[in-house]
Amino acid sequence: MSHTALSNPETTKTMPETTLHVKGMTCGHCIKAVKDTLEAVEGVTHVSISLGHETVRISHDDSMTDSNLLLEVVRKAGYRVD
Ligand SMILES: [Cu+2]
Repeated sequence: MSHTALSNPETTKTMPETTLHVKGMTCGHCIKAVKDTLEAVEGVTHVSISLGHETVRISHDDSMTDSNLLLEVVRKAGYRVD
């Protein structure tokens, strides 16, 4: 009995994730502004924002950007990052 195993090499590279605590986001417009700003950064693959928790989760390629740069980008957009 042959068993066909799916060869599934590790094609899904896990991206490092940075969580920032962002203050000052009050509405959908703020969320969009922060999201758009971060998504424009080279290396950023996914941004997810929780207004209630004031958290911004960013998946990104570590070789292209890091959490300090992302933090600066949010600050420059006019929001406080703790
Ligand atoms: Cu707003």
